[in-house]
Amino acid sequence: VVAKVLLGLGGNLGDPALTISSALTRLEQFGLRITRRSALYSTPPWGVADQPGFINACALAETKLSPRAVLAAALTVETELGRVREVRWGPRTIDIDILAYDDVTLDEPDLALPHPRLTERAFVLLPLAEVAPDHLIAGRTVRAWADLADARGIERLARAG
Ligand code: PH2
Ligand code: MG
Ligand code: MG
Repeated sequence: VVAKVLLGLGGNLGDPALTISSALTRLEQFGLRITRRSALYSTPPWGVADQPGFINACALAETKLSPRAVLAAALTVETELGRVREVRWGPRTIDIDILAYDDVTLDEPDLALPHPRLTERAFVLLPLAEVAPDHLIAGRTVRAWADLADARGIERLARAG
């Protein structure tokens, strides 16, 4: 059985555009087939304001891995790419979030699906609307959530990187 996984990627230390590309390549080696990839977005920091701006992107993947196996792969790739866990919502080289896994709902301390703060975050919704506009989250399409989002300060960059 193949599941569709929605991934959010972001970073604000080092060369986030390059790190996001490397992360996607590495995830493929762990058994996620990346079928769509959004443009890169330059986004103002959310949560902790006093830190560099972020680069964010989203991807759509197909996989036979379970949600927990996808999480394990994401955490491994984050560590490989130099992520050090310090401040919540603080600076990082790479963050890989599982935004949704098919229509699975899960509420565990280390894995909640769909991602609970997804619908409040324009830095996720804008790129996600490029790769999964019709996916339903809490009764609305991603496209509808993105249209409601506060996109101030967010800039869509070229796809390459
Ligand atoms: N990630 C956070 C906290 N704040 N801000 C932006 N713009 N982009 C992020 O990816 C981001 C953030 C924690 O995961
Ligand atoms: Mg995150
Ligand atoms: Mg994360």
